Amino acid sequence: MSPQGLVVPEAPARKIIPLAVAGSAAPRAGGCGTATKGGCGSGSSAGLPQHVRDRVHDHPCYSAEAHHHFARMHVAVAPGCNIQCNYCNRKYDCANESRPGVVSEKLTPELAAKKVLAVAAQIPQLSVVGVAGPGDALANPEKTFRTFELIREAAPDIRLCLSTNGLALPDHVERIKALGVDHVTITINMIDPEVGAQIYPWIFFDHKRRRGLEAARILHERQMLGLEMLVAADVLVKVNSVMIPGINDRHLVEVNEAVKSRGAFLHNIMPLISDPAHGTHFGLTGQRGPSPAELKALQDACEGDMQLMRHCRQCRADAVGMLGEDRGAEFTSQNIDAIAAGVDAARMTESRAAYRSFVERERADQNAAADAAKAQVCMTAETRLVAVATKGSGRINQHFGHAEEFQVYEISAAGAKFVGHRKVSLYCQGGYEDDEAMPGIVEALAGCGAVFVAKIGHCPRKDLAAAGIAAVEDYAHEYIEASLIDWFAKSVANAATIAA
Ligand code: CLF
Ligand code: SF4
Repeated sequence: MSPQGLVVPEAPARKIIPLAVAGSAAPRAGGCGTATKGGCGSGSSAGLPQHVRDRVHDHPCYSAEAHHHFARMHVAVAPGCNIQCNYCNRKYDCANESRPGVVSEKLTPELAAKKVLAVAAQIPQLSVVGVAGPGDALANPEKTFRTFELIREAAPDIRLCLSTNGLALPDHVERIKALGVDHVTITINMIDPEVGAQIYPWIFFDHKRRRGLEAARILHERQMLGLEMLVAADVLVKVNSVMIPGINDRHLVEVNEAVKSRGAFLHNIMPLISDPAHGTHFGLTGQRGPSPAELKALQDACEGDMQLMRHCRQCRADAVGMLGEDRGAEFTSQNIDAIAAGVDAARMTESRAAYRSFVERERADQNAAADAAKAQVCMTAETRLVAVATKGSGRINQHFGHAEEFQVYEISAAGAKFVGHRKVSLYCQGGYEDDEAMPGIVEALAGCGAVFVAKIGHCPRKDLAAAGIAAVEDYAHEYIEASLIDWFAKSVANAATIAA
């Protein structure tokens, strides 16, 4: 795709969408309304006031539905940090490691703005640019805010996003608001300093290094104050929490209550990533992360009248692309000058607007299709967990062997709810099949009764069947939600017929 010649993708043909519905589906702001109730589930914007829906509609992190269609990028302009977390070790030049805090190169604000133009020229799905490290965005306020100013000038339609540990937040709320940064994430792992002291060995505050309970107490107070100030300023706040078994896992239910009562919009509970090779305190001391089942149980316990994010990919601080993919290596300081030089910024803005209109129609169509499929499901208390291979756009459009992760949905009479993703090793390695990858893939799909794919070979299909997982190709390139509900309705009906 040429930088100047962005192409809005055409939707492939659909099989299971009633013509009357597809033909009449008008784009709906928010893209959900009743259509997504019980649908996308976590992060769904159903039930939100219209003005809030408009603000999350194309943000891939704040809306689970949007993450099928829109991309984010991080610009690594904030190297320093004002606290130490026991799960963090900021490394550079590590292109293969995907976890927060890791970047391949740090950027100046000027280079960051150029990189945004270069990325936007190649990725029309780009809707948001965030500063998320590799240190703390607000421990480097001048670099962070200068970056936002430059991006705002260069690409005013792209949303600005910021992630912080919250220590310096109360000092910067006014500037955040003035710059039009509408989405702020605060990482809050505790509200009890006794718990905090096990996570944070020190903070640097008011010109002094502080340790232990004092450090955790100050951090907690500043986080709560910053959250309240942002909410009062009408900035949307997401809270990220790292689930650390044995330290804050149970406590996160209280954290959820505390942030919800202060007006946080979304809670993202993420698993601790812990590996001795990362050189973090928790990695070196053998602190384990939670299992997918433990994480889901905690997320379920916290899911009430507050939105829960379940589609986080714990991105690098220089991640680029759709969530779950990272195209950062395509944009280095060596080539962004060349790409950005040929960019017509006004034309790029038009291309993004055209892409948004396309997605608007596509989402309305998907929601209508899911509603129509739901009408087939008779009352049943059954639920099924299934996995989906997708490259994005809300469709089952990836070959089994090309999947590096599967999206997991829970299907019930209420609809198909996205509940997480499972990472796997590639089965197809450039033309040959890697049989050694299969046991790991089967293990990752534990609990799933079926895997929906665009295509799958005979051997992996057999291996999956032996593990009790059906490979389903019948819905190749169809919408995910509508297909899963349709399949569920048919399998429930079949089971009822057999039982009769
Ligand atoms: Fe980046 Fe974070 Fe903004 Fe998203 S990420 S600053 S809110 S644009 Fe998103 Fe990445 Fe999870 Fe963060 S998937 S780690 S939640
Ligand atoms: Fe690392 Fe972020 Fe914690 Fe700072 S706040 S130590 S950058 S994880």
